[in-house]
Amino acid sequence: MKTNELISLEDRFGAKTYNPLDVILSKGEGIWVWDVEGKKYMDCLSAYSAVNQGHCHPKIHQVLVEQSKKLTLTSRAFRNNQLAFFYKELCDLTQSHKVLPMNTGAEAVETAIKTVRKWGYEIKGIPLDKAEIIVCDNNFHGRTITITSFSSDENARQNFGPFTPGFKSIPFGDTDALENAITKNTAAFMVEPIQGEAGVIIPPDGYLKKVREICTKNNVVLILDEIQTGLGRTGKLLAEEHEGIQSDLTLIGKALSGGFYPVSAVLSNEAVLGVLNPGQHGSTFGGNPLACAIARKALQVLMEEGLIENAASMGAYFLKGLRQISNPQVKEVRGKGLMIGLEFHPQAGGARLYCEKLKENGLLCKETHNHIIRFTPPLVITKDQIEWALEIISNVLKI
Ligand code: IF1
Repeated sequence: MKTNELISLEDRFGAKTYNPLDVILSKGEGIWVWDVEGKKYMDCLSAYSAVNQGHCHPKIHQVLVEQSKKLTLTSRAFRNNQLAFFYKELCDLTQSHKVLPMNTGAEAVETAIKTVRKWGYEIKGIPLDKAEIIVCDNNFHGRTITITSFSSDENARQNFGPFTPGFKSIPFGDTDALENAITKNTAAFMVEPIQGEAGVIIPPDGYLKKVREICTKNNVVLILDEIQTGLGRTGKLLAEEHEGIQSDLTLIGKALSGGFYPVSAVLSNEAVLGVLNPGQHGSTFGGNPLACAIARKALQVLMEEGLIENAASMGAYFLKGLRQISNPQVKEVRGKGLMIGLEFHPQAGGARLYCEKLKENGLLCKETHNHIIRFTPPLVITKDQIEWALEIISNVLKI
């Protein structure tokens, strides 16, 4: 079927929760994807950073095939022979002490919220049902009711109430605001090292370091949501490494499977996860052998193929090139590693228009918040390919 037919079928039968670019993809390899008419595009979104290893990475694919012939799911009622290796390898890589495996990012966030509340009552001594969690304005942590409860995006919240209480929101990048918001009932502070959905918002240098100090001083659990920034995206395995800190709980997902399968995890650097006992949390699919085998290989590919270093060097090259494009409509280009945002002035008429034009020219990316384009290509991208992208982007921005 052709693009237009597929689009009308999709629109007729599907809930309209997205406003995608009108391109129907049917094949992917590395940084490239193809539509049903066979047109080739460079993917500069990477499924919102889930395919950091590149589309259909052959080594991860092989593990998917091999493991799916042997054993896919046991539930956690029994043990499986992949789980222990997954835990051990992930802990070694991230210097964590404990892991709790889930599936989607939102589930990892929910898991962290449950855990820190329990920690708050049992370890910190917060009076029952009084635990507070501090989050940041313009956060994005997922789509569940509880997570939606502390979103500042009206469109994401409107008419989904009643909401979950117990959250307080403060400006991102503001350590004074954090200090002022903490009370004796504060269990945790949850933050993205770089805000993705908000438009690649990078906090001031030293922010996370100061946040770490404040949390430690006040006995507040620091939760870093690295679901998007983690696993090489910013040029480090975890973005926390840029400031040489360690969180108490780190959430990862997306690229943990290289885009083959939903795999997420809560990593704990303190004994915080120790408050959970049998029967208090779980998931049918979390920690299944197929997911574990895939995640082990996805991590191995990140490390062995030097993708993290590549993200750092290619990110710097891409950023420099984008900054050289002179277009008065561009307000700012910012980024870390291969997580780059290009913000237009409001008068430019919106970023969507540019995304459509880039698509016509063979480069896929997506607007966020009307005026910002996010460039987050797979971390396997090369210098030549970035030059190719820069040429297209500069041509489109000239129009
Ligand atoms: C959608 C954005 C990206 C995340 C962080 C948790 C989750 C996400 C920091 C939840 C998910 C996605 C979901 C996707 C759009 C997307 C996104 F534009 F909204 F901000 F990546 F940039 N924490 N982000 O970024 O993970 O449950 O989806 O596995 O359409 O909702 P999930």
